[in-house]
Amino acid sequence: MHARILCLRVVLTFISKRDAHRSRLTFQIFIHSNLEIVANLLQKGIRKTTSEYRYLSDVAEHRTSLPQLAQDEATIVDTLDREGICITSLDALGIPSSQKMIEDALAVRDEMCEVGAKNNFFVLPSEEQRIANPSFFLWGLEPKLTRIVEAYIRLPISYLGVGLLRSKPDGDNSKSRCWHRDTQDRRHVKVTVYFNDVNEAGGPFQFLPHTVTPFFLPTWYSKVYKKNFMSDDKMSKFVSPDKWKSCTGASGTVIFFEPNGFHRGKIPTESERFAAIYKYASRHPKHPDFCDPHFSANELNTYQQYLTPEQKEMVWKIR
Ligand SMILES: O=C(O)CCC(=O)C(=O)O
Repeated sequence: MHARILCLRVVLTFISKRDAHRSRLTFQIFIHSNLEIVANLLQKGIRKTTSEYRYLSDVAEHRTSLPQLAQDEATIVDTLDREGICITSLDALGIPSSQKMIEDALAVRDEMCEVGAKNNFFVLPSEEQRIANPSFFLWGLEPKLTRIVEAYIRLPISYLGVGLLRSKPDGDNSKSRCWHRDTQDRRHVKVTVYFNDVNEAGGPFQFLPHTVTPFFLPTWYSKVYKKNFMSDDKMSKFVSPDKWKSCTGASGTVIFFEPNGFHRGKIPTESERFAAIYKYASRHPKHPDFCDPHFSANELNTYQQYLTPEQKEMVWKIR
C-alpha cells in the first residue's frame, strides 16, 4: 500500500516539476514531505530481509541435526516435498499407540453426540474430555511423526495439538469447505487421520498437489483475491477438477499435507467424515500470531508427566 502511494507521488511530483535545474531540489522536497512513508518502507524491507536471513541461516545451522529417517519416513518426506501431500495409513505407519488414540477419539465423538455438540464441522472436544483421553494429544508427539515433520520443515518443530473435525452432509458450503491456503509458516505440516471410511459422497479432504498448481496462483490468491475462500467455480478456471486430489480412503487413512497448498473439505452429500487434524510449525513461524494451539495451559500441565524433555520442547509456546 505504502509503495503504491509513494509511486503515485513520485509520478505526480516529477510531472509537475519538469524543470531540469530544479530536479535535485524537487527530489529533496519530495523525500522530506514523504519521510514517514520512506521510513516505513525501509523498516518493512529491513524486517523482511532480517527475518528471511534468520530463517535461511537457521535452516543451514539445523541441517546437521536433522533426524535420521527410516526408508518409509524418507519416502513420505520426499513426496511431501514434491507434491505437498502424502497419503498413508495407521497400519503402514505402525505406531503402537494408534489403537488407543482411535479408541479415545471414538469415545470423545460419542460423548459429543450425547451432549449434542454444536453442529459445526470443526469441533473441539471439551477440556475435560481431552484431559480424560490424553492419548489423543500424545499421539501427535510420537517420534515417528515428529521425525517426519522435522525432516520436512528442516527446523526444530512446534506441536500445536490436535483438532477434531465432524463434517456432516448439512448443505453448508462455506469456510474450510471452500479452497484456501494456511500461511502461518514458510513450511508447516498438518496430519489428518480418518476415523471412518470416506468415499466421494462422504466429503473427502481435497488438495491441489504442487505439481498441478500454476506457479502464479498462490500470489494471485494472497494479493488479488485477498485470501478469501475460493469457490469450486473460481478454482476450476485455474485447475481443472480432474486434477484435484480427492483423498478418499478407509478408516485409518493418514494424510500428511503442507497447508500452504490449496486445500478444502469437500461437502459431504451422504455420510459424515470424522477425522483428527494434527498441526505442526517451526518454533519461529512466519506469523506466530495466527498459530492457534488446540490446547489450554491447564490441559498441558496434565500432559507433562507423559512427556520426555525433547517432547516438552516441541509443544508450542510463544518464544
Ligand atoms: O479436512 C477438512 O475438511 C479441511 C481441513 C482444513 O481446511 C484445514 O485443516 O486447514
